Amino acid sequence: MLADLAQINGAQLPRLARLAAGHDAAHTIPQDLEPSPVFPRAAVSKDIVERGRRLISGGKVAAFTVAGGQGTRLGYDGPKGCFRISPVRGKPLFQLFAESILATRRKFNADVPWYIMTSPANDAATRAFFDANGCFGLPREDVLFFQQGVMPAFDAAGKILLDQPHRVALSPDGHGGSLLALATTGMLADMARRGIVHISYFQVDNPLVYCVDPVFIGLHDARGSDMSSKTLPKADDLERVGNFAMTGGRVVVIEYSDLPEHLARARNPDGSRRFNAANIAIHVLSRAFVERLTADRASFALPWHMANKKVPFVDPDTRRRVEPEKPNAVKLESFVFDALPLAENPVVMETSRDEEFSPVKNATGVDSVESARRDMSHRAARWLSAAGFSIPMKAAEDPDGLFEVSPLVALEAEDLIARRMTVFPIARGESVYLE
Ligand code: UD2
Repeated sequence: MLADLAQINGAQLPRLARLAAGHDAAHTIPQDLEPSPVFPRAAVSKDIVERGRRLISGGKVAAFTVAGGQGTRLGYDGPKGCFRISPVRGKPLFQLFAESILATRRKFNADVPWYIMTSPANDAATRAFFDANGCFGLPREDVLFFQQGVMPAFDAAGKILLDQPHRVALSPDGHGGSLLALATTGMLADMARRGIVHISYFQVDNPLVYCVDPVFIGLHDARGSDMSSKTLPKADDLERVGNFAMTGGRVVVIEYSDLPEHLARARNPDGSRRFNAANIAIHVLSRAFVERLTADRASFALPWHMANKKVPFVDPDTRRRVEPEKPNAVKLESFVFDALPLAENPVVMETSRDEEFSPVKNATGVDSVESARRDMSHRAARWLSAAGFSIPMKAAEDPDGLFEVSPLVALEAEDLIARRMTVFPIARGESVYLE
């Protein structure tokens, strides 16, 4: 019980309890909400890309994955990063990222440390997975794990729930907790020691992510930005992604669940969607920015978002553990994108969905295992086609077969083209893996 309590920030507790009990307003949608300007990837100049490359080859960029989530929607019992996703080889998400980082190290002849945030529920399993797989070829000392913070669950009156008579009901405090956790676990100091300037942040659920993208890093750095984000046009009005917007001259993300439907459906005079910039949870943060935010550890906190959840608890009267049938608890989480309004010169760079975003959230349907495998295969087919291969097609944009290009071969289509490979014939329905 004492160990559990020691993990809770006592100074903030009274405010959190009031929030949970609904006495403080958590969030209101600003009245002056405007769409956020976006910078197209294709408009990034060669000089800026070169700048990004120099930063990577100078060893100034770290990769950072938030992998503390519980993956409940996927119905997979284990750390989500261990889930086998690639279309031909069935590589796990973590392996794809590891190979992508390894390929970046080789391409730029540089160290690229990789920080991975876990949570108490999946930390041991995540480390064991990397150990069992020899860190997928990365130097052991350059893969650094640390645990995120936790937050107690509250009942409707703002009282902390107990999971066992001697245990507090604790859950991860959201990916916004990553900033403080980087500081408290010594990872920021580790970055400083290694001379890291920028942190390339991505979630564990997107197999198409470009882990360390010179274009994005160059733009972030050239603009003197504290925190930059990637975006792309929303697939539909109600897509379950955050929305980039502006309020009071600051960039913000309004989560899909918080954006009123009339705003989600609003149109510009030309008929285009007014709030069209999706948050795909890919950011670059300057180390100095995270240091500044977390300098006063006791008082730093991003805004708290509330969710009503079912949390098993010990009834204080009967002392029995109850498995509730409907939501009985308030969980509080913070989101990393709430650091954006605190950032100077943020850039929101627009990229392409086909190339960089296909999250694995659900087992089937939208944003699922199926759709992510399909999108990985389609992207590989496009890259192979760009490199001169003749790809059999079922229909336009629907290749006949399964395709996979190892990140160790190419991080983008240009890498594959540059290899000047001898093309070989590909039969209909074939599975092609390029290693
Ligand atoms: C997130 C974004 C949404 C959109 C979408 C794109 C939030 C709240 N919403 O939606 O705006 O960008 O992604 O895919 O982020 N995680 C932790 N610790 C935690 C909670 C989450 O590490 O305590 C990690 C988790 O492992 C995963 C990521 O954060 O990598 C996203 O978490 P999520 O699945 O809860 O976010 P989602 O899908 O609601």
